[in-house]
Order: sequence, then C-alpha cells, then structure tokens
Amino acid sequence: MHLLPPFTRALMRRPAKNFAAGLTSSAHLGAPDFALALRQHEAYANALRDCGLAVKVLPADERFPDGHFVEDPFVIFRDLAFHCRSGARARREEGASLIPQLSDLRIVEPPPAARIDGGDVLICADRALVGISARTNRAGYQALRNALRSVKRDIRVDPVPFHGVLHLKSGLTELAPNVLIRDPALQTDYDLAWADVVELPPEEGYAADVMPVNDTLFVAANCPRAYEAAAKVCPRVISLDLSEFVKMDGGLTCLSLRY
Ligand code: CIR
Repeated sequence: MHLLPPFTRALMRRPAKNFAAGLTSSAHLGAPDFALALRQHEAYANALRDCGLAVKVLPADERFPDGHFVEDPFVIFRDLAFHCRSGARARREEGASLIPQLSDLRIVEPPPAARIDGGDVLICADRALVGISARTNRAGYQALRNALRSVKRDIRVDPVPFHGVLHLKSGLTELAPNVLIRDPALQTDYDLAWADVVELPPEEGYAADVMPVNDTLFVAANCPRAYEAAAKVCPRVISLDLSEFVKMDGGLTCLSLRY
C-alpha cells in the first residue's frame, strides 16, 4: 500500500503581478509573461479538478513573489502539516499565510535551526526522501523525519544530499512504486539501486518533476520521452505547459499542495 492516501483536495495560490521578482537562476530564459502564466495556472487547477480534487485557489499575495509555489512552505502527510522554514530567507514568511487553510490538519513547527523546502521532500510509495540542498539542511531533515514518524512510526526517511538542480523533486520523482524518473543534471551519491530509474535526456530534464494524482500522472508538456515513460506505467497522463514558471525555476509539483 502507498504511504499516501488518495488525494481529495489541493491548495494553490494565484501568482501575483510581481511574480517575475521571485528568486530564479534561469534569467537566461527571459522574463515570464504574466497573462500566459495565469492561463497556465488556471489550466493546472482545472486539470486537478478533472481528477476529482476540490481545488482551492487563494488570491495573489504581492508580499510574496514566489508565494504561488505553495508546495515549498508545507509538507502534508496524512493529518500532518509540517511547516517548513526555507533556506531562502525571502521565502520564510510564506507559510504563515497558508496556516488558516490547513487548520483541520495537525500543524507542526520545526526547531529554529531547521531549514527545509517542501520541494526537497519526495514521498514515495514505501519511503520518504529528503534532499539536502541549499534550501534544506540536516536539522530540517531530522525535524521532518521525527514529524513523519509521529504519524507512521516505522516510516523510512532517507537523506539525499545532491546538487545540480534547485530542489530534489526538480530532478527526481516517482513515476510508479519503485520507478523513479531523473534529470541527469541531478548529481547524488545516494544509492538509488532500490528502484528502476528512468533517466531523461538533458533537454527534457525539467520533466523529471512528475506529479502523481491518484490514477493520473501529470507531466511537463513537450517532453516526449517523459510522456512515454509515464504512459508505460499509468493509464492516464496529462501534460501541462508551464513555460512561464520554468523561467522562475518552478517545477510541476510546486504549484499545488495535494492532500
Ligand atoms: C524559488 O527559487 O524558490 C522559486 N523561484 C521556485 C520554487 C520552485 N519550487 C519547487 O519546485 N518546489
């Protein structure tokens, strides 16, 4: 049985007008187009609705140009909502604005030294992986591991030091139980031998961030190898064009919290 129960809800936040002022290492891709970003965001929300999820889209909040990347401030595991504290100072206050939306969950605050972004947390079918990165430190990993174990005592939680991509899930996600998909840009000494690993060609690296939603797999558009790998393991694949979020280093999963 998968560690995560089926999803029934998703939380999103509409991008703010100033979203191009967010953090990015991809300025060479050009400035994002706000109107197009809104259309892509809406198509994403509608695709989640098509999967039967109740999707709540919060209004834009200009205090946080990266605030629509709602996956980073929280990790939700069953009834637990672990409040992350990003290694990026500019993003540290985003989570507080989400707390009222998660009031039916058990909110856990990390200790002061913990740094963690939800994008570094990959909950697989039988274990959780926590990337150790510029955003997530060992104290963050330990705090999250303890919190996850308060829900499931014997859960396996592995630290995965890596570099080459922003978040662990930017470069590695799970297509199906024990089948991972990877961007070759992600470098790690962590032993992935427990899984089959589909390695994407470099030009499709962005598509390593796939999003399983119950019986559907979401994949980035225009990535034929990723689509083919997804279709092999899942009867329903939806591809989404997120070109404007790529320009801000945003992956597919980061635009929603699914629970
Ligand atoms: C950042 O650098 O934090 C944002 N511009 C992008 C965050 C994307 N988050 C994710 O893929 N989980």
